[in-house]
Amino acid sequence: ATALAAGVAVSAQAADLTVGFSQIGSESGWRAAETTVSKAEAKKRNVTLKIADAQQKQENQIKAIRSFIAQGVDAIFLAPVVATGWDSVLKEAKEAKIPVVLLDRDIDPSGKDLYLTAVTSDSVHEGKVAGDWLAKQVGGKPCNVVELQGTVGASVATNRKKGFDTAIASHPNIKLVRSQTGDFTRSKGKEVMESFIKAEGGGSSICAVYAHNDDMMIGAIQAMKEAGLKPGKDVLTVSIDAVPDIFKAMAAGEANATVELTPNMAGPALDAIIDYKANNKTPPKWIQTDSKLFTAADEPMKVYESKKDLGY
Ligand code: GYE
Repeated sequence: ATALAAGVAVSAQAADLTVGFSQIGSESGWRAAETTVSKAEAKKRNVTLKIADAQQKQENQIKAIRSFIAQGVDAIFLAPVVATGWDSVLKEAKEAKIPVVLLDRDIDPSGKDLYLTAVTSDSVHEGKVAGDWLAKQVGGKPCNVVELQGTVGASVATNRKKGFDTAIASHPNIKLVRSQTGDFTRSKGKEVMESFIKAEGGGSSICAVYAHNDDMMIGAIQAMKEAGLKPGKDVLTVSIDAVPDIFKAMAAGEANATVELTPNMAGPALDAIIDYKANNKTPPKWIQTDSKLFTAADEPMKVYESKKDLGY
């Protein structure tokens, strides 16, 4: 009996699963791709996925989670816009015996027993990879850096800053001269970069831009071009996500480097939930996705093409 019968039982149960996904919004190309991939990955596994778009607001996420609990879903996926303020609603999910999986961002360590597992990259490491790349590029030369941070209070913004700061700490020639949030969007990235350029006397003192995501960098590239600067040449760029448009910018010589982040967080999350529900198997507390550095030397148009199947 067994193996086959067990297999059949597993897929039958998986087919019955309904998962509620509290998604942040669509602030970036990466986020939009994550939503697209999530739908496809759920379909592949016959899971019904209900996605609630919170329009960047934590209060909407909390409402969505409460509604998922009321509907009696089998599991909840949560991409937490900020790291704090989840305790009560996640306790409610726990009391209702609905497992929660965090996608792509973390919550504060105090909430560790309120979720089953988290599918995320190591976002401190991402910042470190970006900082190490920059340090190598500039060698011993003095370099003034401006930083576009992600959403205030988001784990990935805190961590990407921390990793970068750590990397440049041992290079006194590299100075972080300005740092502000661009909320992970292109339009804010452009706006904040314009103000940096103004504050830095037209921008000629800026040696490099570090952005916590590619979308903000694409906005910043636009701002630099409009100010007569040459991003990718006079001003080095390094950002995170590896969205297709940043490879286009690299191919055009207007961007230098990005750290890749897969938009497929739902695939591993769904596998973990199916195994948990069908086989009672508890996943590891952290399911870590890879971070890989790409530069303009890595055939950017080829990478651009290859990204098309990833929800972009
Ligand atoms: O890097 C950014 C998005 O939480 C990892 O959020 C995610 C980040 C991603 O808006 O583009």
